[in-house]
Amino acid sequence: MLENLKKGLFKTRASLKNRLDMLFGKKEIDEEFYEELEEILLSADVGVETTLNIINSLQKRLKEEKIRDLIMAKEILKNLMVEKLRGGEQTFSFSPSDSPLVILVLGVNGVGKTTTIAKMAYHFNQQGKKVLLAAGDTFRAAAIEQLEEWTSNLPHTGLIKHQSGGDPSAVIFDAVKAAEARGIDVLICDTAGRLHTKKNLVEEMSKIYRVCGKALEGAPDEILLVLDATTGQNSIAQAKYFQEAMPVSGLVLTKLDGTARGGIIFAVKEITGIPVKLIGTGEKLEDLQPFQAEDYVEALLY
Ligand SMILES: Nc1nc2c(ncn2[C@@H]2O[C@H](COP(=O)(O)OP(=O)(O)O)[C@@H](O)[C@H]2O)c(=O)[nH]1
Ligand SMILES: [Mg+2]
Repeated sequence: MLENLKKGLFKTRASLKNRLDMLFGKKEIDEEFYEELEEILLSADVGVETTLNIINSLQKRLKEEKIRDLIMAKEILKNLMVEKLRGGEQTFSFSPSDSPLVILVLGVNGVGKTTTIAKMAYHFNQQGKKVLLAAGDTFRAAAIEQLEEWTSNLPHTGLIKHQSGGDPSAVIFDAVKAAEARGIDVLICDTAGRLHTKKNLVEEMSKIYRVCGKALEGAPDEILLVLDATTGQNSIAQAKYFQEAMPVSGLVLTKLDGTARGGIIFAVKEITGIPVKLIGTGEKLEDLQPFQAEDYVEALLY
């Protein structure tokens, strides 16, 4: 797992880890040390607030405990970074007990929603779970076809679709009803994230959320917002839009393999307060992992 994660995060590791290795290979912890650490964390997109926070805590700890040893200092840095990612963080389970488990997947176009859905279906199938997908991105014909293609390659995965141009919440409603009737373990709903106007987006998403609860009490169980790690600080603004429409329960950070700025996860978590649940590190079905704060930081620093 950890080795896979290190491979997936190779770009961030290549800059962050190498620079930190050099920094912690220094002789002493002085003013310059902290300045350099600040610069390194900022360059990985950890964000100003979170970076300053981490550095202040580190400074305080080292001073209080009179620590001068750099190996110990790095371990403390690691723990501080792990703490930042904790809080409401639960590991996403591919063996759910709730049935049907209803997952809504949100995010603006191109962030990797449909790919993530296929990956999730694959992982649930691996656990012997029956999966149904809902083609809720009805705005582009290609979006439905894309989901159809993934479905045909997955053994225990079905698809509910309407014609393109239809009402997305009607698809979701039918899919929830079908999931119940067919004894499906997990229903995963795709949506369209058209950022045409914020008001429309929020309205459309709110409607999907309401309809889902109408079709089945307590649904959705999980609302995952997909964010593209390569878009950096932009993703934080996106999160705020979607949070207005419904109570997002978790984040999926995708394309971490494509960026040296994997520190964005700290900024996103700190500012939105939403726990990161899954991370995507490639285009293949296997390239999705439940998020674990400890492993993530370990993969960045060691
Ligand atoms: N490198 C990489 N590419 C990804 C990842 N997730 C998605 N993609 C690619 O991002 C593009 C958009 O993905 P798609 O699932 O269609 O996005 P959607 O519009 O949100 O549904 C596709 O070319 C995917 O192959 C990832 O974790 N890593
Ligand atoms: Mg899509």
